[in-house]
Amino acid sequence: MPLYYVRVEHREKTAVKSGTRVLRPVSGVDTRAYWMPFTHNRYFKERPASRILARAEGAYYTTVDGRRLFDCLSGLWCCPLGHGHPKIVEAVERQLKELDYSPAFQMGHPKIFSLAARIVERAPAGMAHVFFTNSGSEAVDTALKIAIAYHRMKGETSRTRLIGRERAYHGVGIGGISVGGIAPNRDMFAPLLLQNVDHLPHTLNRREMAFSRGQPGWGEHLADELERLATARGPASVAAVIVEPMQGSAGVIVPPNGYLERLREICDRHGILLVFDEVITGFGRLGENFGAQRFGVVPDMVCFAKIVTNGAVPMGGVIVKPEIYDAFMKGPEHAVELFHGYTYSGHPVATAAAHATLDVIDDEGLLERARELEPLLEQAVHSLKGEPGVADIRNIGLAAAVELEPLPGQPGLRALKVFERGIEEGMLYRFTGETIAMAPPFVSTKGEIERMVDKLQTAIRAAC
Ligand code: PXG
Repeated sequence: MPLYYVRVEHREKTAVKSGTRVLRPVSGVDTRAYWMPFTHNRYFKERPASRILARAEGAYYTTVDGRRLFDCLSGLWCCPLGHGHPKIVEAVERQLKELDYSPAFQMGHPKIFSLAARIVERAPAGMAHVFFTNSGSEAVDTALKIAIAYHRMKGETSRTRLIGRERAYHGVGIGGISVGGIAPNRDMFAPLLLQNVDHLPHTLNRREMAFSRGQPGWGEHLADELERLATARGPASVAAVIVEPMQGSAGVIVPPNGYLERLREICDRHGILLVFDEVITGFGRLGENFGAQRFGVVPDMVCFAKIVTNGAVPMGGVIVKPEIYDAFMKGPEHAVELFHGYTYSGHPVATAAAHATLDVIDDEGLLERARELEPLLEQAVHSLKGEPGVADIRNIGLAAAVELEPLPGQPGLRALKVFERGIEEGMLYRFTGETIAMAPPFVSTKGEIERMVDKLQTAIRAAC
């Protein structure tokens, strides 16, 4: 039975209003009009009480029915500085009064120029320019467009192919789902997918690497599939390869030792651009500014979003090497060089939130903090090996995932049960498929990390 049809248990009462049946859920919120993203709408709307969040402060949410939940995934990976940080709140308030909006095209405002410079300072060595978007999906589609256009600007019009990877999540734009590798995100939209795309194999292999701590020692050779694809397609036909240095959405799939390095070598050999989608890993999740620095591999472009504003205001972007930017700076000076951008690219309020976020990361030493907490999270989460139904545990930086064996004939139900029990235990875990993911705030205490894992043990035991 699909999850959607699980029977209604908590519906309180229905009432008649203007001839329509009105659901009066326990939360007192009328949920009907909102079509929720990536959500089992019908299941949710029958039992929304503890899943509607009213407030947040620091590392905790409060639900409309008064539960306090530890924010185990930092929102959706995006709020590691804690919610309502006074410096971010103050910066946003001030910005709204000073300059609420400034046209993104043919105009600028001072803080976006200085933000670009600050991001470049933190970026992998040799990267020099930032193009701003409003989300990770837009950052990915922007990077793919830049890749194709870059080769055209250089006269290499044959480079039209893109290579993504199985299990990759690159957002929900047409480009992002085309290079992405999560089947349900693609299947429904098959006619829209780009045609010139290949996928590398994902790097997860339970037999070889289950319960690895940090980077697995097996799997470097999987990068050679890029060589094979490039040769088969003709190396001069490939524009770019895009990978998440650590696959987040698919459940913290950590790159094998040497794998990213080998991708870099192959790209260099064939003139292929290497794009790192660092929407999750950018700005500290792996204890460095970017995964590129953590893994010691410099890509040609980096996509970012999420942590750049601590999730307070949407913002994303693409950081590029100077060769890429310079390739576009041709033709008459009065002409637009790249026909791409968004009304809200570099929005002043997002910009102010980003400056404040970078200030807080520096002032509070949060990269160091993430590094300090990493061994503790690793130790704690791997203690769950041997718990009922635990098939694999993976971790790197301040991110970890516990993969569960599906309940027989009921895919996804076990993780949902763990998630629901987690709420009863005061924990907001993230579940997708058979995986529970955790990426706690950098401002978490050691006690909070330990409790998060203790309560997960309770929830896993309850869900078998
Ligand atoms: N690239 C990567 C690597 C991502 O993880 C996106 C692009 C898209 O970003 P936007 O801002 O357009 O959503 C993402 C988003 C999860 C989860 O639970 C992950 C994301 C979003 C929501 C939930 O793993 N990643």
